[in-house]
Amino acid sequence: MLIMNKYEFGNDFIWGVATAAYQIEGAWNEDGKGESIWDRFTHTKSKNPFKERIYQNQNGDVACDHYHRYKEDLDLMKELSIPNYRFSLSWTRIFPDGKLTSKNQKGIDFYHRLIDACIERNITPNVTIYHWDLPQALEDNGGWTNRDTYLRFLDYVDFVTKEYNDKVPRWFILNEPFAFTVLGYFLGIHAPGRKGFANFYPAIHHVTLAQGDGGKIAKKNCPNAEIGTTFSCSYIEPVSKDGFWGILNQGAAIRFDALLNSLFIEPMLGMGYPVDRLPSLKTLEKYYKEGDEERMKFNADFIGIQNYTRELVQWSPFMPVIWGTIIEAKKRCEKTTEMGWEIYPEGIYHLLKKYASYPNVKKIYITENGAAFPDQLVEEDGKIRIHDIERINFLKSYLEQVLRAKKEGVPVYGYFIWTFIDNFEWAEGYRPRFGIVYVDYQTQKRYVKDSGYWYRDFLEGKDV
Ligand code: IFM
Repeated sequence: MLIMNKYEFGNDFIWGVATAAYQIEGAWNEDGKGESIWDRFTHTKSKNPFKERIYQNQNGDVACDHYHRYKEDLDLMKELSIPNYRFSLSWTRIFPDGKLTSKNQKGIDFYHRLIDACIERNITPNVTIYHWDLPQALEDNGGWTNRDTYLRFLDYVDFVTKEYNDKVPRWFILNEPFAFTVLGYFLGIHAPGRKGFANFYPAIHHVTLAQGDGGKIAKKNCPNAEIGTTFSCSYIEPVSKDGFWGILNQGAAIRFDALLNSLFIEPMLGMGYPVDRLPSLKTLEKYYKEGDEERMKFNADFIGIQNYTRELVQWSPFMPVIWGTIIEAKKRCEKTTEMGWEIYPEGIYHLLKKYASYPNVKKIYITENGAAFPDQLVEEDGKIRIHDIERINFLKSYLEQVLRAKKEGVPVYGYFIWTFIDNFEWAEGYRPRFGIVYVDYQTQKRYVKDSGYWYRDFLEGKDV
């Protein structure tokens, strides 16, 4: 495989790692923190005796204990020469019931300490405002299906962007709106566990409003910071293109692409929902109020794209609305990651080209990319080592495609590995390990994997 050097990406390219509050912090009810939908979801037993909600009924109560160990974690980040840390704020640490009136000074102070500790170590804090942990009190009132949640979100954005203002040069309004609405409000496999179109459609619209107006508020409060938001995306291809079935498969691929890759970005860019490719989205109009088209728009300084895999799709008469299905990677690939995802580096290249072709996309950061593999600990010369060569190869092959897109003129200016330390992978619990640092959850000891050392060498300018 090719030898890489970070200078090929240019001196203005930013490098970092990403995490999320619920996945690493723990301390779920400490110092006045309120309950989030993930606390409730993981603490509630599944009604189906044959299917747990979360792998082995695990939860994020302790996770990586980052709430108490953030200084050591940042020391390690510094040792690995990582210049940017992207983390999220837990809404319920700041407003335990989601509303301004419940302000919790201890939670507010924690993020001051975390941000200050980054700055002291010369690590730039990159802050995500919402990474899925909605206050349970707002969910009790309908969550994202209730328009009021969008208004409470705006209060929260206004508060945090004023509070941490000049210490944070880069803000991310939402993390992957498609993922948290589809998994949490349509499929019911993530918190808050709601299902069906009656939940999904209003959640989509209110989240889109939160994204647009949230971005505008952040920009008003932090005019000198870069304000953007992130989108999950998967490169979509039809399983075949030839003949009658091929034509149907191509139609399904267009619909899936609209849903997975365009649903949230196009309204932000002023293009409205992708109704031309997925006509059922017209239903969203039911939730419109006068002026919403303007509210959905936001002139972002950058977009963050988060890519892991590709999906192959096939026409299906059994899936109303989308009229297609995804063919699971496990059924068609010899090798997948621990998540059962295909390793398909070219996909990130195609997606970068797609997003760069939208008018008004000024700058792109890859705000998440990485892979889970079954890491093995080995003892060598009295030291624990993790030779995760598959992860190194994964990262290199995706970066190679990012560089390819950049050389062709795509304005991509940053890359964040998902993730720094192994953590709570939502419904999959602690089983999949995505980190470049291994966490022993019994002792909370951290061990740098070979991929962590590889990233350090790369960031220090060595050929790797
Ligand atoms: O762990 C998640 C993260 O919270 C959001 N993006 C995808 C990651 C891997 O599944």
